[in-house]
Amino acid sequence: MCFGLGEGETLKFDIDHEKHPMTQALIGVVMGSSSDWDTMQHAVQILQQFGIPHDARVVSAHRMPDDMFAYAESAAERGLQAIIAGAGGAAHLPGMLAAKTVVPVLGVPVQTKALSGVDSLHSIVQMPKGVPVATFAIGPAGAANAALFAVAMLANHDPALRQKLAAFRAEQTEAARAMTLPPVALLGKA
Ligand code: RP5
Repeated sequence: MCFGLGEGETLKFDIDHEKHPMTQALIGVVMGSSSDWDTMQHAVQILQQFGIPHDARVVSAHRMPDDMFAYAESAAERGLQAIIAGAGGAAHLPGMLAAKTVVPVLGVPVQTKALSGVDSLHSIVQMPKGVPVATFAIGPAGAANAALFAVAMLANHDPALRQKLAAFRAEQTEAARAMTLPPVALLGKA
């Protein structure tokens, strides 16, 4: 699967267009299997919402190790600013990508049937000292947050994007302030 900017879409933030042509992905989203897409699409949705050029594809660490290394080795020269990598189970994809590139890797533990994603979480988060993988929550929340984190990284050098991110936060504040609670159920009444 590959996603870039849609037809007619334009970048909504100020980037160096000489260095980064309009269609060049700034964030790479990879996952170990198409079965991870239910989770990882939440990262792509956020990137689309913020107008960040990205691509998304399956790169399986244990079934496509050579492709995985090629992806990581070319990441910097392709202009990727971060790689969001989701995997489940033994979940070695984020760590192995990080081993082959200095582009920041943001790891998303995919929920598994056998161990509910705790296996993925432990595998991704427990990188030995020296080769970090920033690790997010298990499942869709982690995928969305990894993308928001990537947006925040880009926003360090992009005031318009930073404003957009602040507005996104403000919306959540307003939504939380507007939350109401139901009345307490009376004891003894069904
Ligand atoms: C991992 O194995 C993938 O990231 C996926 O979460 C898990 C299962 O893959 P499939 O058997 O569904 O292809 O590599």
